[in-house]
Formats: sequence, structure tokens, C-alpha cells
Amino acid sequence: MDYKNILLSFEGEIGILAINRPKALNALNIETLKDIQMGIQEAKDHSEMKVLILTGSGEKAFVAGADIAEMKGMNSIEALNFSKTGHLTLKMIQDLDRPVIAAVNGYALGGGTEIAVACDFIYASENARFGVPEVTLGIFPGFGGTQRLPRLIGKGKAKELIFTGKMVTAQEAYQMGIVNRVFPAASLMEETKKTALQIAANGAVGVRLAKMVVDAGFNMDLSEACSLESYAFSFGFATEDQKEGMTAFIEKRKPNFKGK
Ligand code: DAK
Repeated sequence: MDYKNILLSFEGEIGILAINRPKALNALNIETLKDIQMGIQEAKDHSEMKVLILTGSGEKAFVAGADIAEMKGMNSIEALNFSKTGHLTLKMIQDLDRPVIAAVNGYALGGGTEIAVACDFIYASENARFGVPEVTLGIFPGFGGTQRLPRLIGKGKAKELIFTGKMVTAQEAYQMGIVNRVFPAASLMEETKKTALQIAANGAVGVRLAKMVVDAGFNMDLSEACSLESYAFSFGFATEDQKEGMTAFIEKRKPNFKGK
């Protein structure tokens, strides 16, 4: 597939989607959001892929936000269209039936932080910067930032970021619980790939069910969520991977999972 503003590649079981608009620090315009949607669909159709890494091209930015030049002249209807396109893009990332790791390699501002937070978890380089500076532009976060950020780090910390619009370092983002791990810029991709390979070596159906249960159960009450877990857990016993995983343990060998 030919994309204008993303690069999509596959290295064995790992997919890498890099947002690639260097002249605007990978800012998200509508064209880029649509490219990301098509890239996610292509990754989904690539059955060999077990984990997707989302990153930004270049050394300076992951995504410096929504494209301010494109947004500046929008009326409310165009803004609604933009917001819906953004929400759909982030939902496609969140709902991908395989894990998505954000490798944040520089500025992740506004829509950049929002798209990272829609991934399953975030690794960051030491030079990464996070923030939702929309209020400094006279708006507020509109790609799920007012919803996903409080669910990830709690309402108080999310409101502090949203109301001040301040930027935080990768280390501060780690302390706030936005980021799982921080690495020197030169080793971010290598470390992210290591984790992706560790995930890819596990039973793919189990990983996929676990993602679904964590996400779907998060907004349910505990007893409903545990009931969902029970049914999904039982379904796992209908798979070849469960038989292989447990047989391999008993036979003291490495499992050979087929994702079936
Ligand atoms: N949009 C468009 N262009 C951008 C950009 C952005 N967000 N960020 C950077 N650029 C462009 C710059 O204009 C500059 O272009 P040229 O002048 O070279 O043509 C080029 O990228 C390099 O940027 P700088 O020269 O500014 O580079 P610096 O190193 O000096 O500064 C910076 C880097 C990241 C600190 C700075 O560029 C910056 O503050 N950028 C803006 C960050 C920001 O405010 N991001 C949040 C955007 S607001 C909505 C839903 C969601 C949203 C909005 C609406 N709806 C419901 C409608 C989301 C909003 C946002 O994300």
C-alpha cells in the first residue's frame, strides 16, 4: 500500500508503523489520520504480525500534536469531522486484536500524547516530552485525552496536565504512570522490539483474549468483569495453544505455539 505520511514495515512477527511527516514534526492532519487508519487495517490483515509498534520518524518528535495550521480555520462542522476521524483512528489502535506498544521518541504533545495513550503501553526515550497543551491554543484535548488520560493516571494528575498545558519530561511521565519504561534514545527501538518479541513468543490467542478482557472489563463493575474473565479464560481451553503450552511445561521443553 502507498502511504503519504506513514511508513509501515514488518520484521517477522513485529509490525512497525512510523508516523512520517518530518516537516511538521509528525503533526496529525486529516490525511495522516487516514493513513494511520489504513496502516492499522493493513497490519490487522497481516496475520503473521503478533505485535505492532507505533513510533514517529526522525529523532525529534513522536507526534507534535494535531496539525495547528490545518485546524486554525476550521468551523464547528469541520472540527467535528476532524474529531470523529481522530477518535476513529485512536479506537482502531485501541481495538486492534494484537498488542500495540508506543515507542515515544521525542515530542508527544496534544494529539501525540493522546495517540500514545490509546496504545496498550508506552516506552519512551529520555528526550521524550509529553503534554496536552490544547488550552494554550484556546481549545482542550479532543482525541480522547480528557477520557483516556484520567483512566490511565487518575483524575487529579490528568486535570493538572490538561488545565496547565505544561510539558513533562519522560522521567516525570514515568513517575506519573503515563510511561512504563524510559531508555536512552539510541536504544528505544531495540528495547521495544525486545519486549515485542517476548510477547510474540507467547500464545497469541491468550494474549489477544487478555487484551480484550483488560480493556472491556476496565469500565465494568468487578463482578461483571470477573465473569467476562471466566468465560474468556474457559474459551482459552478450546485452543491448541493451551494444550501445547501445558504439554510443553510437563515435557520440560519450550512451547511451539501456533496461535490457534
Ligand atoms: N502542527 C503543525 N505544525 C507543527 C506542529 C503542529 N502541532 N508542531 C510543529 N509544527 C511545525 C512548525 O510549525 C515548524 O514548521 P516550519 O516553521 O518549519 O514550517 C516545524 O514543525 C518545526 O517546529 P518548530 O520550529 O516549532 O520546532 P521547535 O523545536 O522550535 O519546537 C515544539 C518544537 C514541538 C515545542 C513546537 O513545534 C510546538 O510547540 N509545537 C506545537 C505543539 C502543540 O501545541 N501541540 C498540540 C497541538 S493541539 C480536535 C481534536 C484534537 C485536537 C484538536 C482538535 N477536534 C475535536 C477538532 C488536538 C489538538 C492538538 O494536538
